[in-house]
Amino acid sequence: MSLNSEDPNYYAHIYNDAGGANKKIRILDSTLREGEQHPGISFTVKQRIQIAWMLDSFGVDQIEISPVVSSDHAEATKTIIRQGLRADIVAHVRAIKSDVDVAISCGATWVATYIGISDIHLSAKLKITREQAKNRALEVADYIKSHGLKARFTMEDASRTDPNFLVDMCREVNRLGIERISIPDTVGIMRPGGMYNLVGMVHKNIDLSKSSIDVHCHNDIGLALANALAGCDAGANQIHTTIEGLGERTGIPTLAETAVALTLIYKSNNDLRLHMLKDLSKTISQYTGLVVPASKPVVGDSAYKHKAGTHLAAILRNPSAYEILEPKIVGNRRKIVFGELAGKNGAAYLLSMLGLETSSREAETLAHGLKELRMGDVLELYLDERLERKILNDAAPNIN
Ligand code: HCA
Ligand code: CU
Repeated sequence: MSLNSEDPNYYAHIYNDAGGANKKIRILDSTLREGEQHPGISFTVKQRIQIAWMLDSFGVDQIEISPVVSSDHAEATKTIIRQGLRADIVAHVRAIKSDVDVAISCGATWVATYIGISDIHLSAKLKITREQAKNRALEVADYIKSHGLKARFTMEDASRTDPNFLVDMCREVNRLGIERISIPDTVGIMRPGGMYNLVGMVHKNIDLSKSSIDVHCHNDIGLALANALAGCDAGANQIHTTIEGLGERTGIPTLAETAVALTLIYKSNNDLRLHMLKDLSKTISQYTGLVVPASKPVVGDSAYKHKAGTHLAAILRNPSAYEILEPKIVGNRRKIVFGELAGKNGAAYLLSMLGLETSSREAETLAHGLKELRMGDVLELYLDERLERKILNDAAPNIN
């Protein structure tokens, strides 16, 4: 990837050290598994199938679904697997042989299995010893492999697990040829440097020709994506996401933010149709009734709105002054907000839009008028068409 010094983001890319090797960081989307663990969320079979198709067209590498929850989930899993999508369909099950059997009966070729291995999970949830957990895990891993399936093994609550036990477990499943090992921060307690250390430790203790590493980070303190990316800096190569970040409690990284971070600032070589992001988000809110906050990065309605006069002055000449990417790249739109903060430049643009004379004096009068109204924002206009830009280019230079 060669950086272009004409790009307004050039120095940011240099600080980000994003000019190096295009390491590909993959995406597993778990909207159909982790997403359905969010309170109030349950998709119909048809909705699951449509979400899978949309995720596949978007370009995620793996789509995770849990076939064991109900017969409806099993039916959705079977149908989705039969579609022959490009993405791997990963059936997520507990480390129990009968769960693996359900995955197999759905036609799964990829199975992800998990077991809590921190002391608190062993004592409060599973009521077994480390030794028993290890035996159970290896027996199930062996069972999956003996069926010729591709597999991921998740060390649930890895971030609160004794490093000796965690490394021991990772080495064992690695030895069995499990293709992927997931290192989750199940309770969202890590900071980025901590996730880097955790994943780095696993990375240097396994045979990388046999297994690659997934990171699954919860967002309890709002650090999920930062932590997942730090895990990738330490050697993981797949991040778990959900649309809108849905999941247990406060969920995991959003697909939209992850996809943009990977593409724009990590220069990861993914094949993603980013322009679908806003539609993916809309589809999920239609299905769930959840309202996407306007301030949500990438897909929120305000993600590309500009309001303060100083911002408008710059945006009207070159939107890159306050935008890291063209909103249409992610299926969103740019708007300018007119009101008491609009200032002379905003007012001049408004006048030109209305086909009125745009002298500096007129603009000042209107800007003053907007303030006098004392009603905050008065109106919003889209600013994403070439035509509008042209009007603007004609109008803006006179107003200084
Ligand atoms: C769960 C646990 C899990 C598993 C993650 C994974 C977690 O809710 O069942 O399989 O990679 O956060 O540890 O979501
Ligand atoms: Cu989780």
